[in-house]
Amino acid sequence: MTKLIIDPVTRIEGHLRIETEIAGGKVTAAYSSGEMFRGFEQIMSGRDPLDAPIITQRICGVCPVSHAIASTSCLEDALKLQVPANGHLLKNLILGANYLQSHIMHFYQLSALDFLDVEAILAYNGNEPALRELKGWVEGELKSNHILPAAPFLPRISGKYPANHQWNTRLLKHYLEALEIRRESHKMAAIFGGKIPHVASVIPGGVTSGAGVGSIEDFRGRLRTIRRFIENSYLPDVMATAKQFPQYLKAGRGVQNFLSFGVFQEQNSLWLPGGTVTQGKFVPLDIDKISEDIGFSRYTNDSGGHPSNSKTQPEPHKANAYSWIKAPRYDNQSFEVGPLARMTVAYHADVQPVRERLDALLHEVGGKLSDLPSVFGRHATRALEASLVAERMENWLDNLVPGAISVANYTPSQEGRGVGLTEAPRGALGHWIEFKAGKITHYQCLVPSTWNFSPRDSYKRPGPVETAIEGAQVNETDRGLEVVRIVRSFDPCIACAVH
Ligand code: NFE
Repeated sequence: MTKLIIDPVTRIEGHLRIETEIAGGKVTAAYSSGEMFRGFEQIMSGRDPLDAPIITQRICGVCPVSHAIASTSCLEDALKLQVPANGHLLKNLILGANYLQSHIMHFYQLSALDFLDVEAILAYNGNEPALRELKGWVEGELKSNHILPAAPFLPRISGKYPANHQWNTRLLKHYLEALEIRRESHKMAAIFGGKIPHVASVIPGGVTSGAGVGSIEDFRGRLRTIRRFIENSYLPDVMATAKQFPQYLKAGRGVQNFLSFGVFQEQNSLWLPGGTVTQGKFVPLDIDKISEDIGFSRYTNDSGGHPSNSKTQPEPHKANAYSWIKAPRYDNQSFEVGPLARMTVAYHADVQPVRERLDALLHEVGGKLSDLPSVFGRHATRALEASLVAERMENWLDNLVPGAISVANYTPSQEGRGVGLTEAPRGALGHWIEFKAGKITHYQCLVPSTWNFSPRDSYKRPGPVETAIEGAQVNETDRGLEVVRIVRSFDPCIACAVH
């Protein structure tokens, strides 16, 4: 048996350690560990409830909008505030812009370098200014005495990368373009969010920025640029990656239980519904079935349970514990969250055009619905979701009423309790609040990467990522390239997971 430890897993948010045991070219056991404690829930204690959306957004710079929405939603629940239609539309648009930057960045900046030979840039003789500049920079870095020359491009995990020069330079060119596209989506979020990351306009009751004709059309113009990139580069590149690496239609299956809290409030319902899918069967969500287990997490034994009344008390030296991430379970089982889960739940809940577009996507790669729980399935549903969300954003823009009220009257209260559920780019996100005498007495966050990167629970059931790695075929000389391809398909944010 060989042990392979990847610590830290690079090109992700936060600090993740993956430990694997390998025998006969297969992973026989995998352990996912979040390597730090942050304590946002403790920070909330004793504060004014209105501080919650401002502080909890700082859990992350990649998905701050989702934390703002979850936190304001739990105050809206506690204070019985009715968000006006324009308020919901603006929240959808700011969150949609955040999804687009997050999904596109995940594929190009965080994952693509595992699927292309970045050293091909050294042999580049073409005339693209951006690629020539990149080549010159990498050459200069390699000659330097820096500890990590040419990071984040080199060094990289050794392994089998494609030799096709055209493939490598096309993906690298899109890598550079994606940086500009990310800037555009940040600008979009800032139009209605006031600023980004960490929006200023999302408050309990709605969105204070309002919507004028100028801002709507400014947003729409930028959205069109991003939609062109998604349709002409992002989706085709993901599909081409599937054809180039067909083994990833099978690798990294995971627990095959999917959960979504539902997201994007429209008139009377959520556009992407909440629910679970197990063995192809859709069941509506029952949040009483959620619990957080701490059997192998570095928290006191009374820190688990339902987030509405659980606590987060660190115990750094707890025997057998190997992670700062808790282990959320639904109905006592591990559930995967994220774009694959959202698209699977929407598909089985008969949401169009999710059904139609997902069927067409699978047809294009010669895959079946049962191939979706895989490395390919996670990248493909993320790209498909970007396309569908961007398309839906045009409707939300059309439905905005310029100048109409977008925030409810706020009536303060000295006490209350509430829950706010949403979907962050990486999956199901919930915040729970309780306050008395005008001060927060309880705050808990249940976060997407906590679900996916959870360690084993008290029953020794592995978390979703651990399950996805176990059984994977690996080339022992590759030092983990196969493993990180599986891990990154989940889009880890450990800064969020340990919050
Ligand atoms: Ni820090 Fe996040 C998203 C949330 S993941 S990125 O998406 O919530 O745990």
